[in-house]
Amino acid sequence: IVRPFREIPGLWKNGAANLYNFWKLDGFKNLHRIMLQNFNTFGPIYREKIGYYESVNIINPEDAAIVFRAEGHYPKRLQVEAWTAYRDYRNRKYGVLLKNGEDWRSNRVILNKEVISPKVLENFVPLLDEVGQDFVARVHKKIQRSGQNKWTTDLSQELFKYALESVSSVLYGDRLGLMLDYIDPEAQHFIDCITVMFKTTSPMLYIPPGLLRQIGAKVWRDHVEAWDGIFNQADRCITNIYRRLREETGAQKKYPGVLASLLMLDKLSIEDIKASVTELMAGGVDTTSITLLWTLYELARHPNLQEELRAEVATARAESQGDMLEMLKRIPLVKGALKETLRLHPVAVSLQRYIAEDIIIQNYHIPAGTLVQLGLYAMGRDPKVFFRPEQYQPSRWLRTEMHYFRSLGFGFGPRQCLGRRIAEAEMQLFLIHMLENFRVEKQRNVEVQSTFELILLPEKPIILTLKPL
Ligand code: HEM
Ligand code: 2DC
Repeated sequence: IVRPFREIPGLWKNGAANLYNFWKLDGFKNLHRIMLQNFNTFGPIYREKIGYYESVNIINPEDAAIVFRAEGHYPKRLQVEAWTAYRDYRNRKYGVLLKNGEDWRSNRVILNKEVISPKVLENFVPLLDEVGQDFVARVHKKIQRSGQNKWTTDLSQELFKYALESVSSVLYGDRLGLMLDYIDPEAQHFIDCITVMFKTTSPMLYIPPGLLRQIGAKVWRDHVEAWDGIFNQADRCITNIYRRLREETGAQKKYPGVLASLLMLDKLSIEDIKASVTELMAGGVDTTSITLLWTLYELARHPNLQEELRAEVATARAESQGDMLEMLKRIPLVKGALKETLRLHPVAVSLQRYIAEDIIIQNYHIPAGTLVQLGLYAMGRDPKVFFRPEQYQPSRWLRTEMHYFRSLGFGFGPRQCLGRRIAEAEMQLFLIHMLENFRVEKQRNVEVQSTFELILLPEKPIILTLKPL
């Protein structure tokens, strides 16, 4: 017999009191650990209300399957109200990230063809490969200059630049020049704005941004300033391409980039294109760079595994004879490493859907319209879902039965990450070039945990040493 919704365990009766406790636990930074602890206390399903934000939380792949089957024609995730509030405040259009319903679907279908369909990969790979090569050349130079035949550093700023250069090259078909010694201060400002934007978002998940705006709170003001910086920089890039496109006559042979393709296709309004391209540019920096940083950290901790990956890359290189698209088909262990990184260090602490129909999970009835969250971080560390979850083991992903609603780092279904193909190609090419050129090492006995700043980030700098092979 199915049990009613109100019997789901958890703390959901007093949102204000829960918010107070959450704040006392420094919950803004510890969301992922608090979720893990809640699953330990309440079991595989619990209900929760923090402030005005109410949800049902699940952890099992089988339950995730039920939720995604009930996501309906217009899948909707948790609205990040700080982000919509900014756009409303400044009178800017929502892009695909923030749209919902038919408006979302019609935009997403067109964007899919230019951004995530398998056929665009052949356009992206040469551009991304070049950025990867430039990154390696830059590291070689740093090593030379050090005079010690190695380079010990916190790579995060370098990786932010790599990620922005990569996503820009694909969006605009052109280089920003961020792998050079002197970079455009506006590009650096863009990178800093994204960090601030994420950081200032997390408190506003629980305290309505409208309220914070009325009382003139610093977190809201900083948030607005950060988005202003992001939109201004994206506007500059977009205007450049738009102008160039109108000046150019005759057919270009070279792939012109996502933005120019969308403009020439003429199926979305310019305002819609601008909104989504800005989101793609902003979404493409911290996500891939942090995932790459965690991957290098894990490879530094597992030198034997690092050699195994290097051997796979060497074989793939020999067999594909310079054809990078071919090469990307021959590196299953490198791909497994990226999946393993996202399992232990996911960018998104959870996936969420407002379910479109009633469902039954763990024998509880859940009515249509409920916000259901899959605890991605908690699932990745659950021994009932992953054998020896504490071990970083890329080879576990070589078994296909492993994939049943377990590889969800980019989300699922029609609402999954739009940047997924770009992110995957960019990260795979990065690892290929790094493994071919350097050995990665780290100081012994340094464990780094995650901290929540809307996305999960390393709680302290990760210091790595790169040595030429
Ligand atoms: C959405 C993860 C990189 C742009 C998402 C979602 C996740 C995610 C979990 C929500 C999916 C869902 O609800 O099912 C990641 C990870 C990345 C990454 C782990 C890299 C390691 C990127 C990049 C871009 C990007 C490089 C841009 C080029 C977006 C956009 C959405 C999204 C626009 C919203 C899509 C929509 O609502 O239709 N991402 N992402 N992401 N991501 Fe990413
Ligand atoms: C954060 O409880 C925790 O990919 C909240 O590239 C629920 C939640 C909702 C939406 C998630 C967000 C979390 C984490 C960051 C995500 C976001 C959807 C898209 C965004 C996962 C899990 C991200 C990083 C995008 C951001 C693009 C933006 C900067 C233009």
